Amino acid sequence: MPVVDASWEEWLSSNVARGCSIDSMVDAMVQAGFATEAARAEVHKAFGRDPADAAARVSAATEAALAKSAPRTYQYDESPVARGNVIRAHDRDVRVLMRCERPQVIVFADVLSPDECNEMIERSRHRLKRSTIVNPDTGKEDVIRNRTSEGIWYQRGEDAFIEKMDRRIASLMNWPVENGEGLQILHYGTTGEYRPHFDYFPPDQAGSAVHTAQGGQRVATLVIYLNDVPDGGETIFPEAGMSVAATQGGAVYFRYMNGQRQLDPLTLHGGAPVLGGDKWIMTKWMRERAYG
Ligand code: PD2
Ligand code: ZN
Repeated sequence: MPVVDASWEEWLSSNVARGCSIDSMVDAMVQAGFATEAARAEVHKAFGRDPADAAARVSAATEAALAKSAPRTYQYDESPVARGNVIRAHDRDVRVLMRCERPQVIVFADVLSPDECNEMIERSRHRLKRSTIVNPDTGKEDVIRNRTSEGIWYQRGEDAFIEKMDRRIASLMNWPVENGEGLQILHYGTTGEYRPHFDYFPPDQAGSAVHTAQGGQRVATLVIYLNDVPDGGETIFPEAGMSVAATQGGAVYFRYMNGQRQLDPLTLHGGAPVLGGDKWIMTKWMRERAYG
């Protein structure tokens, strides 16, 4: 069983200060290998033994911090993606089809050639597993009904082809290749969908700390479409009233963490139900710092 060392002390006090619930913190510790009673005792100790008093102290401290801090609405600073209608991304020219400033979304064409898309699909077809999602309370990967797709992960740079993809995407997103998670391939059959969600780890949920411990928060996503979807399957941004059709080799980029580490709630997004045929995508998530 793990012990409460300095990094756990730091985790406990920062989660108390952020206003995480006792149950979500206990769940996260149990998930990390602590016995339930030991986890409960440590969390209560961190809350100063009396959760009611502690909650009052936390909310007063939070109010004070907020009063001092910068405006709470998301500040749109400049995206790292290059300007222009065509962007040289490592070894390929990528066309820009659309840019939106609030939320920060860019639609691209020709990120991958049709041959490269087909190669990614054929490599992945036999390795698919039912997709999981991060449980917000525990940080554990759960299979849930909100995401009806199958997927696989590739390690960053695991072979020459994957490395070329990683480098091209990092160059297009203008973010260090070392900060990228491994590529994920997802396959949705007809009716498959991914209900609206955020790609960042919500800071007020204790389970998020498990995921941000390495590499920090996610800052931006690139979803690349590997096939033309005959009907449905758009990537939707319900808060922005926007949708992006899935066309082979095209992609949608969205950025949700700015230089002040604020997170943009307008980047709520989902994969609309596939109404005809199937849908293959490849996703890259970028972190604040080196990952893996
Ligand atoms: O399949 C999509 O269009 C989609 C939508 C929302 C993918 C993701 N999110 C994702 O992989 O995070
Ligand atoms: Zn997503």
